[in-house]
Amino acid sequence: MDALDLFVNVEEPSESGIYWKRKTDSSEILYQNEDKCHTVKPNRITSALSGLQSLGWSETLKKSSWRAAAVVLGLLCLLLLIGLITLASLYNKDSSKWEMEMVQLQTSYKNLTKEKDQLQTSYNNLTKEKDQLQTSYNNLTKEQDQLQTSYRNLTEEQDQLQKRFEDTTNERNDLKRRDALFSQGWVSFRNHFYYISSGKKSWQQSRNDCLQKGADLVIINSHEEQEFTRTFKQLIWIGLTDMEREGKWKWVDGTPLTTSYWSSHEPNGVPGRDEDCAEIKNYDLEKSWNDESCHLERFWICEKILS
Ligand code: MAN
Ligand code: CA
Repeated sequence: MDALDLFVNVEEPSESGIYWKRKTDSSEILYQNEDKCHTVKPNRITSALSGLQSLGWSETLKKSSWRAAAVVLGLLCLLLLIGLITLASLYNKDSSKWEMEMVQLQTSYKNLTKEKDQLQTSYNNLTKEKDQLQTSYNNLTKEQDQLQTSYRNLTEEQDQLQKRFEDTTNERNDLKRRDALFSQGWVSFRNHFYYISSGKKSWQQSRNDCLQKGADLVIINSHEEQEFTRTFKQLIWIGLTDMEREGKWKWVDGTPLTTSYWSSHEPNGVPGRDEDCAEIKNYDLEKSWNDESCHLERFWICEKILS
């Protein structure tokens, strides 16, 4: 009888004891429940029982030890199987988890790659824009420098023009004043203007007239001026007096007399005549001056210096 054969326990009551039905085909083969059946697994206990009855004590012990060992081995196999199943399930669980993580990581990687590409594009665009701005800035700086230079040049030109305008204006005003002076009877000599009176007055009245004209009596401090005063061939008051302190001759602007053109024996200060004012008297000579009484009436010369 094969141990893997399928047995159907019919356990039908029978007068001759329990018997087994083997299901192999449609025909039934019956076996008697005899001592041979103890090797069949489902029938072990029955066999063991019958064995104890039929074998000796040591033989019985040996057999039960083997059975116990087999049971333990079976249990160990079972435990091993359970362990393997657990490991497999754990492995499956871990591997599916790992796969999921892998998928997630791949997705993340793809997304990150996409983002990286976008950022790279943005970066490239920004770099391009930056370069354009840099170029613009450089051009503007260049233009600014040119404008600055132009501005400086224009400012310089403006200053020059301003100065020229002022000079021209001053010149024009001077010319106007000269024209006015000439029309009023003044003559010019080296930027100095002289007014020669047409009438006669005392020294003080003569001086007052000059002051009224924005001038003063003539001060002679050059050879040319001395010559000029002689050309009129008249007795003429000049701006020289010692009325403040006898013998100390001063010009009307307060400066002391240095270069003089006194006639010989002058100034003599004729006693009783109070000769405190100077005049052109001996006009035919270079040394033409005389000290004279101030109340006498003479022609006079005013002098004005245009600045
Ligand atoms: C007159 C006056 C004097 C002068 C003498 C010179 O008397 O003019 O001031 O000194 O002449 O002779
Ligand atoms: Ca005199």
